[in-house]
Amino acid sequence: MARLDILEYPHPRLRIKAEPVTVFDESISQLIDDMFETMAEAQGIGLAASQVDVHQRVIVMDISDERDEPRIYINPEIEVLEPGTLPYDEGCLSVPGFYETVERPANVIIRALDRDGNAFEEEAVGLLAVCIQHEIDHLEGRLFVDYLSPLKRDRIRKKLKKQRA
Ligand code: QAP
Ligand code: CO
Repeated sequence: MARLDILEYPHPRLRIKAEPVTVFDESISQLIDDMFETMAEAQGIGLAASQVDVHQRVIVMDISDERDEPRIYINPEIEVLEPGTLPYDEGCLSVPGFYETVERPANVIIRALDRDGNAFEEEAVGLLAVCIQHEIDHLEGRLFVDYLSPLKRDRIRKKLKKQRA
């Protein structure tokens, strides 16, 4: 197991579109384990491979209070089930210290592959629905700050730059 470095906004590599996983071997398994370790250490609830500079369609998540319900989504797709949206205060390990409200579809079906390449699907509402959409955005090179006003986004970018300096 290894802890990986997390890219922070506005790192240009966060904009790379991730490629589907085609081979389910030891290296994907290792990546998943390392992503869980990285996410736990950073006290996150979701992490996309793009955030650790690996541009493959892999997401890990644990939204449980006890942090004992690991979820893995490889090559995930969603289908929006209802037109309703859910406003949620989102954060991101790549935008540390900032939370802003984003509205996304509240009810989706997730179709994905597991660690062994087996297909599964599940219906998602609430935080799970929000989180999977946030993480799939990462695989597309999108960040939650992209949904904010240019003014808010720029403020965040400048404050992060200051924090790092
Ligand atoms: C995505 O984000 C998410 O700023 C996952 O200082 C979050 O795990 C989707 C984190 C909320 C929906 C709602 C953020 C940890 C973790 C920070 C995360 C921080 C420390 C963010
Ligand atoms: Co994020």
